[in-house]
Amino acid sequence: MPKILSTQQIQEYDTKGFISSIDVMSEDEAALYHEKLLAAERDHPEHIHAENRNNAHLSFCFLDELAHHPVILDVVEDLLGPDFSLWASVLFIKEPNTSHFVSWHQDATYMGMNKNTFLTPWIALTPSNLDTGCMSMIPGSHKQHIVEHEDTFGKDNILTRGQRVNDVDESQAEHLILKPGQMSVHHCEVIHGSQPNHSNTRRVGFALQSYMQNDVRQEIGKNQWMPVRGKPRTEADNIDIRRPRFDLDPISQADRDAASENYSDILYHGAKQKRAY
Ligand SMILES: O=C(O)CCC(=O)C(=O)O
Repeated sequence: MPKILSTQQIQEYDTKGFISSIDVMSEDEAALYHEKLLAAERDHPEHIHAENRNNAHLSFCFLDELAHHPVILDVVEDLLGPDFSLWASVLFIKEPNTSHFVSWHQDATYMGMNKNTFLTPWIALTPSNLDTGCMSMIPGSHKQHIVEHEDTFGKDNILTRGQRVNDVDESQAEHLILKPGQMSVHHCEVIHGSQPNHSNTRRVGFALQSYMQNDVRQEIGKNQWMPVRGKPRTEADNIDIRRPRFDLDPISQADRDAASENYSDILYHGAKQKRAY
């Protein structure tokens, strides 16, 4: 019996590779989270900025709280079953009237996992729509598994390698319009991307990238995971990532440094260049 999703939503995820407009919290609550983010950016810029956007949930309790939000975890459980852990998180921020974009890509391409069964909830803390540069998805594209990507390292492309799938039929795209406090969930093989923010509003999305079942294992780097729900992983080489007990907790800061270095080594494995994010 699913905890939150309807049978129809679960079928939609299987068929299209994503579901959207899931209410996680009210717009007012999302605004409070965004205020906390603004305060963290103002008070601790060295720990959270455009190029230090990975795994900030290991530095700041309000982001750790989101990574453990019961609605998010219940939705993940409806799709993955009872046992899963979190690999990493990424803050995708597009400032007002900027040219940053995300090219068409499939998340799993450079993640180095042995199985592509994992998923990413993307929580909107501000409006995400056609003006602010919401995510767009190609329905059903997860069924073709990983296709060829070209690394562009484009200046305004906010993906690590600026990796791009060419020849996407954009007329098929579905645009995921989210109010603050809503989320989408996408499969790691669905083709997706996003356009620049042409509005006067900041677009902030927090991607929990990704929740994975215990049989998903890392094949390029170290097996570092935050246990989140259900049975823990038992392999001898497993390294637990710990939750922050307070903001900038030195123990989880050290875990963040190690996890982010591992993450970067994996994502840039075999790449011609390496960027700071
Ligand atoms: O935030 C965006 O525009 C893109 C995010 C993305 O590609 C992802 O969460 O996988």
